[in-house]
Amino acid sequence: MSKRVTIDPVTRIEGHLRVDVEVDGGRVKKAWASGQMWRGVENILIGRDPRDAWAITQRICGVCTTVHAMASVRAVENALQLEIPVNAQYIRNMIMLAHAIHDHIVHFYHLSALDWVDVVSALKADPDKAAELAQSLSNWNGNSKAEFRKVQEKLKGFVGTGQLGIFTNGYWGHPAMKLSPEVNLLAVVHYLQALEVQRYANKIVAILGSKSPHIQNVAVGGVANPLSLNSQSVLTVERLLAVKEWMLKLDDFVKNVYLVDVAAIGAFYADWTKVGRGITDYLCVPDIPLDGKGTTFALPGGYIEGGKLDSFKPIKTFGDQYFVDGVSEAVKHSWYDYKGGNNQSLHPYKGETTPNYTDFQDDGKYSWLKSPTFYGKPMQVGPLARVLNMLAAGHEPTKKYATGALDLVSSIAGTTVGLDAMHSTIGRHAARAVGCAVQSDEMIKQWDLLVTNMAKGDLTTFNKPVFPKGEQMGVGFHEAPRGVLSHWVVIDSGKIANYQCVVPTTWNAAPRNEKDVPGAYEACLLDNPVADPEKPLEVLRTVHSFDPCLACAVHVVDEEQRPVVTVTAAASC
Ligand code: NFE
Ligand code: MG
Repeated sequence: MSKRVTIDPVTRIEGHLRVDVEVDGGRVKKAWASGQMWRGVENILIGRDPRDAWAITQRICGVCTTVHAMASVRAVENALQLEIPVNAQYIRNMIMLAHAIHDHIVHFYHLSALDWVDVVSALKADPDKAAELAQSLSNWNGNSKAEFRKVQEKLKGFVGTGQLGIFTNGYWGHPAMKLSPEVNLLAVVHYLQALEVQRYANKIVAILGSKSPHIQNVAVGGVANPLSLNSQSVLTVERLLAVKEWMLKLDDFVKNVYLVDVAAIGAFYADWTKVGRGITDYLCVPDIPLDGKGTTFALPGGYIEGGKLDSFKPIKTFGDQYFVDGVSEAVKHSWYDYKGGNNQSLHPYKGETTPNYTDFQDDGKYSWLKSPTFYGKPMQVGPLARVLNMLAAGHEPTKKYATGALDLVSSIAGTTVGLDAMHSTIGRHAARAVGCAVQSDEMIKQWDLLVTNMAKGDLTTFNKPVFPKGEQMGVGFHEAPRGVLSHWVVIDSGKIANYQCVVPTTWNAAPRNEKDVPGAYEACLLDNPVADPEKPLEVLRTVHSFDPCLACAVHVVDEEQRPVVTVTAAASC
C-alpha cells in the first residue's frame, strides 16, 4: 500500500518548500514540489524607474543577494543596448564569483553535508586515524591530528551536556548513513573550518560591493566604485591586494578541502550515482563577460538535450535570440491565473502575475511557483547543467577539474566512475565542487584583468544611461549559483511597464507544467529509496542536492493538507 509523506517545511534551505511523495515498496512513486510563499516583487516594480529595479529585486533573496541586482541591471542595459565599461564588468564578475564560491561552500558543508555525515558517529572515531586519512587525501594545513582531537573534544562537550546545539534533530543513526566514524569526523572538522573560510568570500563581496548581504555598488551603466591608483578614499590598489589575499585563501580551501571532500564522500556513497537522474535536459547561460557589451564570456553556456553532450547548442551573447525565444512560463498548476486562460504558457515579456490561491490540489493548483519551459520542455538548471554545458563547449578548465574529481572518486571507490555518474543526486554535489574550482580560478583572473587595465590608465566604471520615449524590452541573464536566472523588463518612456523574474529554483522546483509534465525536483525524486517514511532522509538528499531557494522562486504561508505523515525535516537551521 502506498503511503503519503509530506515534508513541510523542508529545512536547511531558503524560504518555504513543501515536498510530498507517495512511497510504495520503499521507493518514491509520485512527487509534488510546492512553493509555499509569495511576495509579488514583480508587481511591486510596475511603474517604477528602471534604474531602481536592481535595488528592489535584490531583496527577493537573502541568500543569493547579489544575483538579482546583476540580472536586473543587465536587463535594463539590454533594453537600452547600453555598453558598460570593462572595469565595471571585472568588478561585477569578481563579486558574482566570490558570492558563488561562498554559496557553494555553505551549501555543501552547512546545508547538505549532514544528510550524508553522521555527526554523532564522529564521536566514535579515532581522531589520529581520521587525520591521517585526511592527510592522505590533501595537504590542507587544517588536517593536523591536534585539530582533529580538538574538534572531537568539542563535539563530546555538546553531547555530554545532552544537547547537540547546532546539530540538534538530525537523522543520526539512520540506516542510510554509511560513512565510517573517521570519515564522519573528517567532515565535521571541515564543516567547522568552512564556517571560518566562507567569511573571506563575504569580505570580497563587501569590499567590492560596499556591503554584504545586498551590495550597493551597481548601477544601470556600470558600477559606483571610483577607481584610483593612489587615493585612500576609493577602491585603491591596497584594498585590491587585500581582496587578492582572500581570493587565494578561498582557492586553497576550494581545491584542497571542498573538492576533495566531495570526491571522497561521493565515492563512499557511489550507489547514489544511480539516484536522482530525472530531467536530463540541461540549460545554462554564459557568464563572466569579458567585454562591455557581453559578446564574449569566460564561462560558456548553452543547452544539452537528454544528457548528450554532442547535442550542445550554445547561447552566445547577452540578448541571445535562441535563449530569448525559448523561455515561457505556465500556471496551470500554480496559484495564479492568466487572463487568456491557464492552459497556455506565456513569454516573460508578456508575463502576468495575478495570484489565485486555492488549497493544495494534487491534480490542480498546488504551488506559488510557475512552470518555466525552454522550447516547451522543463529543464534542469544549476551546477550540473553548468558543468555539462561547459564540458560540451570544450572549456578546458572544467575538463581538468571534472577529470581530476572523477579520477579521485574512482581511486577511492576502487572502480571506474565516469561522466554518466554525474546525472544523479550525488553528481550534483560533485558538479558544484568542480564548477566552484573553475570559478575560483576565474575570480583570480578577473582580478588580474582589472589591475592590468587600471595600470594602463583606464579608470572608467560608469556610462550614463539615457531613456528614450516609447517602448524598449530587455533581458538580463546570469548564471546564479543555482542556475539560470533571467530578468525580463518592458520599459515605457522611462518607466517599468512589465517585469518578470524567471529564477533558478523556479526552473528546478516547478510544479507540473501546462502539459502536466513534472519539474526537475519532482522528476528527480521518482524511484528514490525511502527506508523509513517517518524519517525520509533520502528524499531530503535529492531535494537538498539542488540547494532550493524558495524566496527566489516565488518572489502567505498555507497549512498543509491531508498528510498521512507530516515530518519537520530538521537538523541545524
Ligand atoms: Ni535565493 Fe537564487 C540562486 C537566484 S534561486 S538563491 O542561485 O536567482 O534559485
Ligand atoms: Mg517569476
